[in-house]
Amino acid sequence: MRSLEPRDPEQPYDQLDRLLRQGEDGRFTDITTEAGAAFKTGGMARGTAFGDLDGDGRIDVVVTNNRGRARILRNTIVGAGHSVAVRLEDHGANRDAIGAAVWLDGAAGRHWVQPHSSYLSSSEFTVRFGVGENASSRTVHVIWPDGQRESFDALVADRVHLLKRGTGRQAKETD
Ligand SMILES: [Ca+2]
Repeated sequence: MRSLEPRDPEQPYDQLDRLLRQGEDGRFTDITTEAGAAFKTGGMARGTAFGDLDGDGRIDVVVTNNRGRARILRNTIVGAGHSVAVRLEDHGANRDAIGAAVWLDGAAGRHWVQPHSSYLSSSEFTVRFGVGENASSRTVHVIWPDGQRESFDALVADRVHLLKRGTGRQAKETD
């Protein structure tokens, strides 16, 4: 069995997980010291998956560890604001629309349906947009993996909407 002693004692294998908050300017701030007890113990975390495990609209996290148990980090933050969440359903073999681009009308930045962002892990296929205190209905634009565009109107906040291809309206290049 290989030793788990690190070559450099200054860089141990066991490390604390970190929690970062993204600001409106896109920059991240380390808020680990404000996080719960799960961030006070070390481990050799390797994979991380994200999803709303309990359906309360807040994204939870599952972390796998080498030589340790997987940990579920349940998001209990108060005042997280509202969100608009969508799950896409395409035709054909790529039913989950992996590779589609999704964005809120009038908002900067796009999200992609790409559930595989961490080592040997897969997150939920749902795309979530935080909208703060504004719970009004929104329009979501989609570019399907084959390049076709479609928009879906009047999506209310705090619900996961299943957007089936062909049930929205044809979108313009300028949307
Ligand atoms: Ca949750």
